[in-house]
Amino acid sequence: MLNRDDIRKSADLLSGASRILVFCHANPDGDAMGSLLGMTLLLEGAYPEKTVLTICKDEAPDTLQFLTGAERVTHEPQVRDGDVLIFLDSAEPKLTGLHESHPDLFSESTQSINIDHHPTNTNFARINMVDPDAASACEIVVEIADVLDWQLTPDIATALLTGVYTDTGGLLHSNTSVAVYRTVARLLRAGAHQQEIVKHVFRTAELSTLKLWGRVLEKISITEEGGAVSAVTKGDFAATGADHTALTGAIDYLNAVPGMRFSMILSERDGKVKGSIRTLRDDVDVAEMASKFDGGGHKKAAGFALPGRLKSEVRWKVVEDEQTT
Ligand SMILES: [Mn+2]
Repeated sequence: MLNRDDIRKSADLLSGASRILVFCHANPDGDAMGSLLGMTLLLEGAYPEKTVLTICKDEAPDTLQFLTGAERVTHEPQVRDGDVLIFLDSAEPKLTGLHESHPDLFSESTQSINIDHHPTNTNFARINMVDPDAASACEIVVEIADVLDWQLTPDIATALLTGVYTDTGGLLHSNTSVAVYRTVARLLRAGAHQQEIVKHVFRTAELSTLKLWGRVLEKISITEEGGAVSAVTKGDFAATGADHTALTGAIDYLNAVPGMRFSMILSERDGKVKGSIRTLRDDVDVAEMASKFDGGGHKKAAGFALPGRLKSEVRWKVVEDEQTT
């Protein structure tokens, strides 16, 4: 839950704005794009006389181009006196990718509002509405909209539901709280196009991605410690045409093997071997495993990078000739 005073103060700041600039983090995911576009459209409804600019360092990925307003995202902000800035889903200035080229976005004198759910948020703005209990930034945007009586249209609800879905892995991750289900109900009632999101975000994959996943799945081996491990070489990336971003999600399939303590994918990237480790179990700490290789992360998701390349280990054993007679 947010502090109501902060919500009211934000509304006061926005009422006095000459223009409103809305930002999300670079390499936008569903929550970044959903909250960016949802907030843009909400502001246009609440302040029809004001100019609202929608800014992200990078273009929305293809899977999110179906969202209303995706085409209006610009990449180079120009801040003027009187502007009010809103930052979404960004734990710190550098995640916008604009902190070096546009330090004025984060100066003391800038009128800014920071809306986020990362516990690591550095409270870098004038008003900071950070709720680590929220599963997504979109969930917080819905709360703000309802407190301020901003109108949720079907397009807005679709954008915001996209973030709620993607940051909870389609309502499957352990952060899927009662508040998440309540937010989903609120957005569906507002007319969110749930099946559009399922189609574009969850039931879509590039052919190159599927081919890379095929290689990952084919090469799974089970270790003596109860790990499901697979590896992706430079050759696999080259042969399938997929890049490392296509690996996102593949590791969940490795963890699907019954009885596994953890899963790990090793991949070759820029002269290094990257390891991603995940577990679904409470009695396994993959951050500790990663720390043995100078890596780190969370208890359930961690990673490391070591210089070198992958070499496949083939185990041979001698077997008797088959009798052909
Ligand atoms: Mn998020």
